[in-house]
Amino acid sequence: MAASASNTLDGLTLEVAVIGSGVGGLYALQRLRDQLGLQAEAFDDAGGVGGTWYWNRYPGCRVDTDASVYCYSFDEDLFRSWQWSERYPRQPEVLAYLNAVADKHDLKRSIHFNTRILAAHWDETAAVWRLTTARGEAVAARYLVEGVGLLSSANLPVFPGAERFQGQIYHAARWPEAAGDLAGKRIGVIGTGSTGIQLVTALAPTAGHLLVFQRTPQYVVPLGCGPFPAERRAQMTADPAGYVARTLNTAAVFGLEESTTPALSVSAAARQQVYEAAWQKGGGFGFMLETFGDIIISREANDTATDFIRAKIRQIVQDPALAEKLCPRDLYAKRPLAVDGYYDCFNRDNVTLVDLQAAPIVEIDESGIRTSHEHMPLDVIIFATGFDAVTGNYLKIDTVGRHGRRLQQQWAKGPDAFMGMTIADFPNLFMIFGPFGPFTSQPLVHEYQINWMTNLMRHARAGGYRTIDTDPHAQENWVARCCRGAELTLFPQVDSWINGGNVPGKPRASMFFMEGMAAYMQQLDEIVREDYAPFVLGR
Ligand code: NA7
Repeated sequence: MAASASNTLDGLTLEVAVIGSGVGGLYALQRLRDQLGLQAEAFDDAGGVGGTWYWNRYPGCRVDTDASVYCYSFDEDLFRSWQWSERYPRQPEVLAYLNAVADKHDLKRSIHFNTRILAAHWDETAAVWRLTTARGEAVAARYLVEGVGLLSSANLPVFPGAERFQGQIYHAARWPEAAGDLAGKRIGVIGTGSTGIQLVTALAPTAGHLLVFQRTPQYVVPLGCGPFPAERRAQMTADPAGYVARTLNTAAVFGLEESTTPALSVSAAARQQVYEAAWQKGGGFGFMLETFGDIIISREANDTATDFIRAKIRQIVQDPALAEKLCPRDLYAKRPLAVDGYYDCFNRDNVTLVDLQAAPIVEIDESGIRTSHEHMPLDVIIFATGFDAVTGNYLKIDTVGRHGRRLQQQWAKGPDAFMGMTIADFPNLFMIFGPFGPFTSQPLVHEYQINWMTNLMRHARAGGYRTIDTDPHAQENWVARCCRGAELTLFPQVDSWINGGNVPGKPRASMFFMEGMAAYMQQLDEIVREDYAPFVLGR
């Protein structure tokens, strides 16, 4: 660890400060320190590397993206040689991988753990960011790179009386080691998104009784867990650069054969076959992306997918009334969910669905949860209630740019940003996977963004420029393009973290570039060809 004693950081002056040591922050640090030779150090309020994989240690946690694209490519030897045990590795394996990367590149010596950055204020005269840690230390840096996490700021709904509960109570994204083995206990899981469904399938076999508190039913398809496929490893090792380039040159960067066939261009019987094959194969995101090309843009196409999944739910769940409660009625237009055996859990005697649409939670008391219908005694309550996504962690840092502009005010009605990486009037500040970046899987796209933003820094430094700011008109046009693109999809029509609709009081806004990674990279190439015209460089 770079520093742990109090006040050792006070007065530290860096060329680059990186916030976060998750997937994005670790590579940013390696790139800036080792490839660009800058004096770069990172700060993380966690006690170790890993970001989301450090904090999310709940039972059943695993990555539901193919491991071949959920990894780094910058270290080709590691890309070739890392032996993933499973196609969708569990959290301990992902965390072990990130630690191995950090150790191999000796990154931990440049990371200040247990160090939260509370404020970042731009000093126009000195052209540096002035950071304040939670211990009150002052750090200065010419550039600020924020890898604070897209899905990292926990959403913790307030239920009256929660502080009185005498049992164990956790948010899945802050899972403590002390939680211990929950076998035999009466457990309540609130929330049925990606996290909730992983918890349910992991806990159902051993729980004394598992109560699943469901507010909105969602479409869950099989993931198809199993050993890491040998043919996939062969593709990765034969031509790593080609594999990564092909993966990046898709819309969503999941390592899938994305379909371009419209759902209604084939007969009903052929469609059924395609969906059935995808269901049998598992593969999660593939059900949305590999079956037909218009599921997320055409309501009619979407209906064909949702009819199929509802039929599966009715087939699997033996109690017809329960099956109806588990059947979603809205569009299949949230982040797709995938886990093996979810609906089978509801055939177990020790699993009960609590339908919060019929009877909402009224309070938590000393011994359990009370809905408007009944009181349910519990030993453990788990919040799987999601995140203040995309903007949440940026807004936790008191960030003040040029002309005294405060990010919290600037984003009060929804974010604005350029290419998911910069914000006008916040010079020399770079976000990894910030608002209005591509709607894709993350690690390879992190690398791509980090390479691009650091090339821009190198370009500015080579020209003797101290500051890089974003042209507000370029930003406005980009945000408008992203909003137009989002409106062509079905995502804005359903409340979810994709549009801020999951957190009460959060402005509902488009926050992604939905035209795909290939189009995003073309746009970034165009900016380089224009000699970085959308940026204002200053001496
Ligand atoms: P999600 O996908 O946002 O799901 C959160 C769940 O929690 C969802 O079922 C919500 O129901 C439920 N929720 C939220 N607030 C409440 C309250 N107040 N009462 C009852 N239920 C509530 O979060 P996840 O952690 O599962 O996944 C987020 C991402 O992290 C995931 O996409 C991965 O990329 C990693 P709702 O649907 O809002 O009615």
